[in-house]
Amino acid sequence: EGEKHDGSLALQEAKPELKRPPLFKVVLINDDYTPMEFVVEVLETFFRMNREQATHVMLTVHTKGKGVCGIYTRDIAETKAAQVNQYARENEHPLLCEIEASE
Ligand code: NFA
Repeated sequence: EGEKHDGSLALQEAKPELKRPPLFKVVLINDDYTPMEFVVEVLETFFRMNREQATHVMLTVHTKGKGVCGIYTRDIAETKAAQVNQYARENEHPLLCEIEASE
């Protein structure tokens, strides 16, 4: 039910929500100090990769400077990045995880 400009009430049809939400890449940034094995553990733990997938992404970050861990809606992407950064800090590694608009 919605109000028209003249103040009267009119029934309005609900529009089916067909739009897909904006997506965000979660990316890891290379650094000189974080151990490769720690990065693999992060990718397995927070991004549900197997060891082969995690090793491949880790090496992409190591050689190209950054790499995509996953693509999610904004809330999930922000939460994943914050979890990774907190876990890295707890373990005293400088590993940095960021999000980027995707599409
Ligand atoms: N460059 C790091 C090293 O040589 C490994 C690393 C990979 C760090 C991916 C961060 C991200 N120990």
